[in-house]
Amino acid sequence: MATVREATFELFRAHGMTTIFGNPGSTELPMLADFPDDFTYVLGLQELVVMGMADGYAQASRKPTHVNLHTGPGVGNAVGGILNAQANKSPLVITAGQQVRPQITMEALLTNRDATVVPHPYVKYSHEPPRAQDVPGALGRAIAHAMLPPRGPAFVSIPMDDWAQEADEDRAVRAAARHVNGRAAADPDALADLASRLGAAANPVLVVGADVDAAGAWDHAVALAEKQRLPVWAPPAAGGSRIGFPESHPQFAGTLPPAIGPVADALKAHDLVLVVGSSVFSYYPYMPGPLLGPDTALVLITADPDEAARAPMGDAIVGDVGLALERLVELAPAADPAQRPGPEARPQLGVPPAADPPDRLSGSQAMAALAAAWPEDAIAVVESPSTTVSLRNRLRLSHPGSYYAGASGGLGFGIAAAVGVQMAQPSRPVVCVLGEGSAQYGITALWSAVAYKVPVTFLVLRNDEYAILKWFAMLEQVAGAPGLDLPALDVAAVARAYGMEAREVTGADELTDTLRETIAADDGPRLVQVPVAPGMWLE
Ligand SMILES: Cc1ncc(C[n+]2csc(CCOP(=O)(O)OP(=O)(O)O)c2C)c(N)n1
Repeated sequence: MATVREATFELFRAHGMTTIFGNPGSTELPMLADFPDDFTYVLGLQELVVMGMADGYAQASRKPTHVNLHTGPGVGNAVGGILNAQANKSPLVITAGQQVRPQITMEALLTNRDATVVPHPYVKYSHEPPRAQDVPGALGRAIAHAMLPPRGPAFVSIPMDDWAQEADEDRAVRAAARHVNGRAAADPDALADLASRLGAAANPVLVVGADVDAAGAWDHAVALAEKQRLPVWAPPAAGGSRIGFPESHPQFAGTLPPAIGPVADALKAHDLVLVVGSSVFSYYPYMPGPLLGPDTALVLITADPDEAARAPMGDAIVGDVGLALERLVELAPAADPAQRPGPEARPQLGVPPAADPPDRLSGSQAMAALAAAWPEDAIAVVESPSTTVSLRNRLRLSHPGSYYAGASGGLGFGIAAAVGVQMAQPSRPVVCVLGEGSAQYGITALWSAVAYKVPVTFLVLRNDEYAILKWFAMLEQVAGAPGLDLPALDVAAVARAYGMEAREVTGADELTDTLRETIAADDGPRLVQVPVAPGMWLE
C-alpha cells in the first residue's frame, strides 16, 4: 500500500511538477524523506525568495509549480511573495508543514494556528485537509485552482504526521489522473458584435496586456492589429508585468501613462478602445479626471471574471484571450488603408541625456549600453523603478516571453524571479536589471543562483537613493521625508560574499563590453554594478 507521501509525489509527477522550491524546517522533513531521484529541490534561503523563484519558474514554464514553506513563520515571511504571485497570475501550489495532528489543538511549538487564514486574501484556495488520506485530493484541487483562469496561487497546510499514513488508493489514483481544462471561449455573439464595432469605428485602438503573453497569443494580437490597422499600446507601466506585443512593431505606440487623467487624454482621439489581457487599469498615482474622453468607448477581453466585473468603465467579454483574438482576426474586416493610415512609427531614440554628476552615466545611458549588448532572444527580469520606462524604450523587446516584472509593485521579486525564469528557459539568456535598493529585498536569491549555477546576468544600477520615491515625493508635494538615501550600498561586494563573480564598471562602452561577456557566459551567474546619476529616467 502506498503512503500519503508516495501517493502525493505520484500526483505531482502526473502534473509534471517535479521541481520543488522550498526552505525546509522540521515540519517539512517528513515530506522530503527518501526524496525521489526524478525530483529536484531548489533551496531558497528565505521564503520571499522561494516564492519569487517559483513565481518566475511558473510563469516562464506555464506549469503549475510547487512551493514548500515552513509552517507559520515560513508562510508569514512568504506573504509578500504570495501577493506578488496573485498579481502575476502565477500558478503556484503552496504547501506548508504543520504540527502533528495530536498536538495542533494544544498549540505545541510550530503549530500553524488558523493555518488557512494568513494566506487567504491572496490565494484562490486555502485548505487544511480533515484527514491524512485527503492530502492528495486537496493538492489535486489546489493544482486545478492554480491553473484555472485567472491563474494564481493555491495553499494547502499539511500536518507532518500525514505523510507516513496509508493513502486511500482509489481516491489518490483518481486525483492523480484528473486534468481540468479551463480554456473557455468567449460568447460567439459578443465577439461578432465586437468585430462589427471594430469595423464600423472611425479610429479604434488596441491595448495589449500581460495575459496575452501568458496565453501564448502574440501572433493573434499582431494579426488583429495589422488586419485592422490599429495603433497598439501597452497598459500603464505599473500593470505591465509581461509584454504581449512586439515593441519594435511599427504600430506599437508605447506604454500608456499610469494615471486616470493622462490615460483618458492619451486615448481621447479614439472612438473605440479594445483592451485585451489586462485589468482596466492598474492606475498609480492618483491624477483625477474623467476615465475616458466623451467620444471614447471601451471593450475589455479578459479571462478573469473579477477583472471584468471591477473595471470602472466600458463593456467586458470574459473568455480565453488567445481564443478570442484568434476569432476576432477571422471576424473583423480588413481595414481600408485610406481610412486608417495607421500610426506614425515611433521615432528612434537619440543619444541618451547626459548625467549630472558627469562622472556617472545617466540611467538612460546605462539602458542604451544594455540595449547595445542585447541578444535578440534574451529575457529581461526588471526591478529597477527609476529606469523601467527607459529600459522599455531602449530594448523594444519583440519576442514572446521576454519580459517579467512584479505586477503588485512589491519589491523582492526580481533576483529570485530571474533565477526561476532562467531555470525554466535554460536556452535563453536572462538579464535581471535591478535598483540597488530593490535588490536588498530578495538579496539571498543570489546564493541560489550560485548554488545551482544559474547563468543570469544581474545588472545593478547604483544611484545611492530610492530615486522613484524622491520623484513621488515631488508629485505628492512631500518635502523633508526621511529614509530616501542609500549611501554606500555595494551590491557587488554582497554578491561576492555569496560566491558570485561581480564587478563594478563606469563607462558606457565598458558597460556594453562587460554585459556582452557576462551574457555569453553560461557557467553560472555574474553581477555587474554600474554607478548612475540620481533621478528618474523617462526617455
Ligand atoms: C516590499 C516593498 N517595500 C517597499 C516598497 C516601496 N518602494 C517602491 S520603489 C522603492 C525604492 C526602490 O529603490 P531602488 O531599487 O534603488 O530603485 P530606484 O528608484 O533608485 O531606481 C521602494 C522602497 C515596495 N514597493 N515594496
